[in-house]
Amino acid sequence: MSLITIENYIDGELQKPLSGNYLDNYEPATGQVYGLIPESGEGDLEQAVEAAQAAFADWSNTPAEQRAKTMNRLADLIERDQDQLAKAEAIDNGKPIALAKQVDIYRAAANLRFFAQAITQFSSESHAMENLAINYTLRDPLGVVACISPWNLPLYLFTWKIAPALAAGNTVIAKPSEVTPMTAYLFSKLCIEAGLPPGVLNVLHGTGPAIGGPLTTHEQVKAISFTGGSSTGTAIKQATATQHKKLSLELGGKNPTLVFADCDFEPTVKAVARAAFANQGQICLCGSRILIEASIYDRFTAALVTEVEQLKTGDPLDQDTQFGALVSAAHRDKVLSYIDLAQKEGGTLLTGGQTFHPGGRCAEGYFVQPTIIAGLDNQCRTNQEEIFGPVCTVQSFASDAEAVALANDSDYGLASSIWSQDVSRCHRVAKQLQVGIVWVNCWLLRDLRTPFGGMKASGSGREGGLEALRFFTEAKNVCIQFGG
Ligand code: TXE
Repeated sequence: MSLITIENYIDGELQKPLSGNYLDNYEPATGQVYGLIPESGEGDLEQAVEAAQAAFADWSNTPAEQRAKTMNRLADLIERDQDQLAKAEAIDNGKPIALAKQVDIYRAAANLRFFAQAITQFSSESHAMENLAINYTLRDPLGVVACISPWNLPLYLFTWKIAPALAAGNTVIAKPSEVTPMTAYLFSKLCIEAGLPPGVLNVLHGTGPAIGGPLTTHEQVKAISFTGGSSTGTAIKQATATQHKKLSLELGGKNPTLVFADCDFEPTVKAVARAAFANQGQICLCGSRILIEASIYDRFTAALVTEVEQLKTGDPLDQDTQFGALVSAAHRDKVLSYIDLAQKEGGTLLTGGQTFHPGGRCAEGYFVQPTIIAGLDNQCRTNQEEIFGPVCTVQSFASDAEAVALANDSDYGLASSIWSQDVSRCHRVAKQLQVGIVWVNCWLLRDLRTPFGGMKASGSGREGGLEALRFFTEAKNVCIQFGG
């Protein structure tokens, strides 16, 4: 099999890395190398910065309708190529192909369309000082910005960042995860086809240390939008502390799922299983700490185990697979080490806990069973550290107050879900949870206008809707005193 060699996208052209060096690209379902990824360095970065700077004047002065038109063209091309892109994502990441098509690729196009439209509706504030003066706010694009995205939802999160940045008139240097670079590469080709002007978007491939770090600290880069691990977020904050850049950091989570005795039982079991194990548990929003009211704990836990054991595991390229491979051998080993730790901490495996192999071409793939662990208190490492894989725990609570206390007993504060038919309780508990996102009787239901992000170690800043357009623009107040 010939290897697919990925290229950088700089100044409107696909380019080899100046170093001539490449990293191996693995297919998680087979454990085999199937492609090569540019190992970019500071020389490639300088070229990208130069191109982005040169493109900024024209792009920022292009009417918003025109920028929107180009972005909609890109969305059209994603939709045209949705089958090819979904297959590429499933091969590169290990996720089920049906999920890739319905969620990742569908939402990638939706991100571009949403921000294309949003920028044509964007307005700024004005504040009148009665008879004295009027203030109005100008919102100008920042210049060259960096968008750094992770491996779990590759094209989806890549477009979630570049779409508002481009819509607002910035030029972008994007760095997809070196673990899942393929769809960003295919997207580069679509940019050329869509007629995106050279330099407006540049895509550099490579590792965090070699290209991510230098990109974030480059003096011409005015803002960084980052999604990834909390420790990387801290490293970026520290590295840029003296540089006065705008930072938007979307980091990890250890999200509580609160199941009350009055929940709508059967649909809740299904939804809680999905919230824990979608994308093999590799979504920052996954509910990995399941808190269940004591009176239904045994019944709910038993039903959850049955539900999870029915998940159709298998080759990500099979259309009916619901649960595929983990993203890398290193990540599989990390997840297994947490399953081991959980047992050392006194946890009991209710289901899962082992690797498995669907056979055939997947015999060497990185598969770990969906795993549910009981018997651990909330303070143990298993319940405090982000595992980011198909591992969740179940705990019981006796009162609303205890449920809230357990939910908030975490360094993280990204998302949560509440399952109850008591609307007053839902409002009350939602208000008390220390998280950026609360879903009530649903999970992952997304309106792109809403603020998205977390508190505590889950990050700073918010993405989505107007928040993203505000992040990617600089506000300037103009105060005009009335004469006479
Ligand atoms: O993330 P990293 P990794 C969590 C999850 C996972 C852990 C590590 O717990 O196990 O993070 O995953 C780039 N300067 N999440 O190693 O390293 C890197 O190349 C600038 C949560 O993949 O944070 C990649 O493009 N950039 C999560 C991106 O940062 C740097 C999603 C993310 O990589 C850099 C993924 C540096 N110094 C992992 N170092 C979520 N919240 O959605 C790395 N990068």
